[in-house]
Amino acid sequence: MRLKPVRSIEDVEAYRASLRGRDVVVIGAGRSGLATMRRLAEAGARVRLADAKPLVELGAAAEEAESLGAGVVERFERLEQIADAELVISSPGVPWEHQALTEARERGVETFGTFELAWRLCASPVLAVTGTNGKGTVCRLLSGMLAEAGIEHILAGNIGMPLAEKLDLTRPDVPAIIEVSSFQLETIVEFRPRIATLLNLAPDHLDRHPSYAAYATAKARVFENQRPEDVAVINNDDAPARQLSEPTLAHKLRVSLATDTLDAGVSGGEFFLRLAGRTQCICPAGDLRLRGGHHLTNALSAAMMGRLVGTPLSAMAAAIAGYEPPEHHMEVAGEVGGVQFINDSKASNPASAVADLAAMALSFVAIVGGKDKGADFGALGELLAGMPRAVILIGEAADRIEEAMQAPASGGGEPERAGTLEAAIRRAYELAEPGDAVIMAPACSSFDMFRNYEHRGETFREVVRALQEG
Ligand code: UMA
Repeated sequence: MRLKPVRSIEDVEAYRASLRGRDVVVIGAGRSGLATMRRLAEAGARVRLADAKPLVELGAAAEEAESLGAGVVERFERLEQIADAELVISSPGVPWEHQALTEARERGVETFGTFELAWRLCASPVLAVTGTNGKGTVCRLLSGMLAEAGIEHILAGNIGMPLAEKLDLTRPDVPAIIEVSSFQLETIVEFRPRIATLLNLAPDHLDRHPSYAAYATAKARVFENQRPEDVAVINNDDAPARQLSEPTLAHKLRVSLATDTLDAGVSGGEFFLRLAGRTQCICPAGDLRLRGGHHLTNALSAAMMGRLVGTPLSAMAAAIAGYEPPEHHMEVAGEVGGVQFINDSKASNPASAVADLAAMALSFVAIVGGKDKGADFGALGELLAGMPRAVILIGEAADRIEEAMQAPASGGGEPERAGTLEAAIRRAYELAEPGDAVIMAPACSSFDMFRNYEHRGETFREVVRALQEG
């Protein structure tokens, strides 16, 4: 099946032409903001790059802005600093409730996110994947399926590559697989994916969104502009995903592990898809090396999208069997004295940590904690109180996680504390028995102790290497 893009080449060109001479401010000099600035400069807009940082810290970003003829607004906080802006475009990391953005909206200044701009300039049909957990896995699996089938495509978005960076490669016959975050969806206007997938929803990013309801509302916007000729792929086993997709006008395809009567699932141990009344088996579910039911759902969601863009079953089977998890996701960092060390630094919210810990085949010592994003640690506390051999808590959220472990429903547990990740790993090793695993599944972001989750994962690996070297 050939998926037509929503925006024709003519629509894209007309929008690009409309930017010429406009006074546009891009807020945020990160990857998205810089890519957006480049595209705007190419289109002939009068661009300014604004960032909360002082000029000295903007370094190469400020130099690039100057070389493109763009102005730089340092220490950006208030709308007055960007007087006369006709269009304000915010990076995903800038809160939508930022004072300047709120003021801009109140005064009727057009305001949206960097992702919306990229969408308006995108000539490809978009396959969007969102959800609290697994969206990166689904995007990578889907990209692997299309690659196996020799289908040219683009992979971009929250996955670490702004769509604005890949616009030159967008074409009506080249599908774009886009991982979309709630931060990006919160700031869309017209974004309309031809296929939108919502995997699941659990509390996350509550330090950024005013409430869980606001976070859910942002996620549901992935369907907002879809029409009956578009498709919504839904994880039917996830109640919030089911509920949030209810109002969509798009044609719904439902993935489920709980029944084999819907559009995709597992039957007789095989992944299957059911399209136009025809059931097709892909491969044994055991071919997927990722553990846990949530990954079976991820594989099925990717397969459903892959099928809709014409991927043969054999290519899907090959991609599923060959899938290697990315770094910092249930990564075996090494073994010392019969104890396996697992780096799951990417599990940065309670739902992802719970899913990964629940899928552990070995008995384990868990290292948990980090920056407190205001999440609900109830289910995590219950699991930690019952399942692991021992628990070591680190970081800002340690107190709240310990409280959750001692809630009446959980039966109580006795976690230990460690001041650094290194101390936590060394203590976990002492507590583990040969044949056990030590797993770091933080359930929190890393910014209280590390630069980002990659830095946290690399630190984990280094300490394990040091243990191996004695
Ligand atoms: N800034 C301000 N004012 C603010 C906040 C930030 O000026 O109030 C400035 C910062 O000083 C900095 C810049 O904004 O210079 C950073 O912008 P950004 O945070 O949007 O970062 P980018 O480098 O543009 O990366 C963004 C996404 N970041 C976030 O959503 C926070 C990346 O997702 C994404 O990969 C990238 O665009 C390309 O699309 C990261 C992420 O953490 C991986 N995402 C969250 C997640 O997955 O949980 C949603």
